[in-house]
Amino acid sequence: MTAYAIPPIDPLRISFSAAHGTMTPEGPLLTRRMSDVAGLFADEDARRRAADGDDPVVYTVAASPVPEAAGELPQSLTTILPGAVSGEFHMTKGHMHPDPQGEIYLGLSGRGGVLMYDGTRTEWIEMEPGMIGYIPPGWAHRSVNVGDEPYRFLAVYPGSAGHDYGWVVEHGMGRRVYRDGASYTLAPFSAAG
Ligand code: S6P
Ligand code: ZN
Repeated sequence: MTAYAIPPIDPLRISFSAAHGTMTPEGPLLTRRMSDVAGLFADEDARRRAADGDDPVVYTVAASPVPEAAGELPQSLTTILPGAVSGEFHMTKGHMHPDPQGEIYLGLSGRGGVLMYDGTRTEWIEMEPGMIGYIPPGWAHRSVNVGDEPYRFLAVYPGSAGHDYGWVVEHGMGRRVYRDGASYTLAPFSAAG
């Protein structure tokens, strides 16, 4: 081993299923249900009713065994189930990388997008299978399923980037994404209430 190698991670061959959202070998699996995302949607009463009802899964994140550690490049598969709360499409919580480092997303299935916000400007990138979305350092990012099927993407990011969810709670994301007929529209951000 040279001075460049950082134990204990060995080279890995990871098979992933774009159809099922699984990684082999697998790391941690995170499931976010409606009851886990208080304050995420503009219509908090409607979210609470859904959480008190059948509490549907909003999204899952299946990680590979690569740890979130300096020098590593962890990967994960996010699957956002189709659906909306009072017309606002299912989405991830969204976060900022407190150690400002970039990230790439690769679209695998379904129709979605990445909403990015730097505190002033908002950017929206449409995602579909085969599309790479690049998130530069300093941009908070949230993924949204704007279709009728599960939207799935692969994320690859620096292991020391970290996840600051409080920044998004404090600053918002600039826009909200609503169903608009068979398509979607980006509306000005409003606090949950
Ligand atoms: C990690 C990367 C994704 C998200 C995942 C869930 O840097 O951006 O793996 O963690 O899409 O989103 P969130 O905002 O709940 O972490
Ligand atoms: Zn990220």
